[in-house]
Amino acid sequence: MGVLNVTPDSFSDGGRWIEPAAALEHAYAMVEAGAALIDIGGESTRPGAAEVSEAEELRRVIPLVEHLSAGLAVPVSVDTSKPAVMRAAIAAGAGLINDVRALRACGALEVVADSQAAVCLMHMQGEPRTMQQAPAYADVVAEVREFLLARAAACLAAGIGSQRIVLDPGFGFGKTLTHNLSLLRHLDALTGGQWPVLVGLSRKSMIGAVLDLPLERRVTGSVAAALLAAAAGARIVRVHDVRETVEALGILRAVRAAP
Ligand code: YH5
Repeated sequence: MGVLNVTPDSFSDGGRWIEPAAALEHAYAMVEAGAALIDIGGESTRPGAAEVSEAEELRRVIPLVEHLSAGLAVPVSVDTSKPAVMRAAIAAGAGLINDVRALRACGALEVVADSQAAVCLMHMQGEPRTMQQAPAYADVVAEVREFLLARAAACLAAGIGSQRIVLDPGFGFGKTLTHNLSLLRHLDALTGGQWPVLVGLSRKSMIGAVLDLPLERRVTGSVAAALLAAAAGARIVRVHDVRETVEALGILRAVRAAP
């Protein structure tokens, strides 16, 4: 899954794709580099980021979803928590709703249930503005797993078919470095169940903290982390550096195909 940020204050792209033509070009380049999904995000979930209005998110995201879902050979995912944005994105052709709030907003479950779209349910402790102030768990692996299984059960109860549900531990969302490393070390606790797992580790602070590297030097660490997650059973990796990650995954695929 290639990341296409259309937020002026995005973490790691610094709003480079806010210009629609540049965003389209970047999406096509990621598919050319091997992306099987493109994730479009118009709401910054960076720690401390300002909230984006519904009108602004619709304005940023929907025209791109229309173009890309018609023009790309791969499905388009939309990173949003707002039911109105979900509904418009699905109408514009999105195949996956990627929600860092796991469809907890009022009306969100119903919008996805009334469609054929798939959903990624992510774990987050707290809210983006404050989530990194004092993340705390008794058992991070068990708590994240239990939250995600409960949200999957809520989706099933709302009529979302089991083939449409993906889970994500939400690296960096209300988690310390140690929490993030424990989740990656024990990812099998999540990948060993019935649900496919998506992970987003690309360029995140945990990579920077382990290696003591700024954003622009986190590619190798991000690729290593994506490969570890895939080796532990993650089915989708959300990344900025598509070509590099696809090459690393090619090695995993070849090793797994060996007798
Ligand atoms: C995710 O994990 N993450 S947005 C901080 C960075 C760099 C990148 C400080 N949306 C996820 O990518 N959706 C985001 O450097 C996501 N899973 C899913 N499903 C945060 C991000 C980033 C944060």
